Amino acid sequence: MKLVKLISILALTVGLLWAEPINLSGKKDGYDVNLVSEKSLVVGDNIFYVTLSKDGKALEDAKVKAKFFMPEMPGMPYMEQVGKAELVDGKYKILINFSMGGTWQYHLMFKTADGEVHKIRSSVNL
Ligand SMILES: [Cu+2]
Repeated sequence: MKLVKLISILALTVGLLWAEPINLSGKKDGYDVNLVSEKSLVVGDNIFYVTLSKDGKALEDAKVKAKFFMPEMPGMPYMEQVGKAELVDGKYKILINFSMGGTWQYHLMFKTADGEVHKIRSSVNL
């Protein structure tokens, strides 16, 4: 029992040390959405890049923003960070500052030229 515990602690530690950058892909309303982080996530500044495409064609005229938030917890208020993207070399670049480790939920929103707002909900850990 102790050994199992030790192994899982080791596995967790290695997992944290070797945390990979985020790379998430999905589809929303016919758009292909990819979210990557420049590096593995840290407390402090993090840079995310979002790419959007439809039917294999890159979409570079959307308005993109992301909201990362953590619900209120005992002894801790609700926390939120909103980042507005700027288009850099075909990618939407977003700066997010995480004030603490843990699980951050996010809403990734993009407004397309037709005025529609599309929203993806997920979460990241750091
Ligand atoms: Cu928290």
